[in-house]
Amino acid sequence: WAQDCQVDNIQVMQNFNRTKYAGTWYAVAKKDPVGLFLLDNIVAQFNIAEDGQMTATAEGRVIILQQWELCAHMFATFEDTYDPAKFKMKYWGAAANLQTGYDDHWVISTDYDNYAVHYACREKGYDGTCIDSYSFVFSRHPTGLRPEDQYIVTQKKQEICLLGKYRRLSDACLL
Ligand code: ODT
Repeated sequence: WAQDCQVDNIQVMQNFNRTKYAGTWYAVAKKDPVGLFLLDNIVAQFNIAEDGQMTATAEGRVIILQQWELCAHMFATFEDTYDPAKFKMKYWGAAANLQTGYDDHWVISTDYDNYAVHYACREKGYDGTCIDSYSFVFSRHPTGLRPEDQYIVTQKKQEICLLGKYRRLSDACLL
């Protein structure tokens, strides 16, 4: 099958429509980066401003200072690039101890109403493959992915060379 693990050759969502993407997404699976931050209970909310700028907020369970467990409130702004499905994400937390960063944020595939597959490569190796990536599988439904969306999601995980590397995540942060 077609598998090309060169980051530059990864196919992203065609004709990505950020307005249709806006709203709430529940993270149902995650492939962690080096230095894992968000553990589970992750819910993201994407917003599109009147000028078209995309922003997001997210909540998720984190452990800070080695032992404190809390629901982190995170914020992000997205910079557009030449590809409508590829963004640069600047993010920070509501509290000073939370992680800040500047990551790629690629929408690999979505039907807007049920599922989305996200991808970020933090570091490319000399051979052009990713040596530190993370990825979320999102659902519009807090109960998880619909069975009919599993096939495409599995296919997309495979296309981004991360099949078998995800953890399943549980419900929303209620702390
Ligand atoms: O958990 C990790 O180690 C990597 C993820 C850290 C970035 C989380 C920043 C969230 C900022 C608010 C944004 C919301 C939208 C998120 C959508 C996808 C995941 C970045």
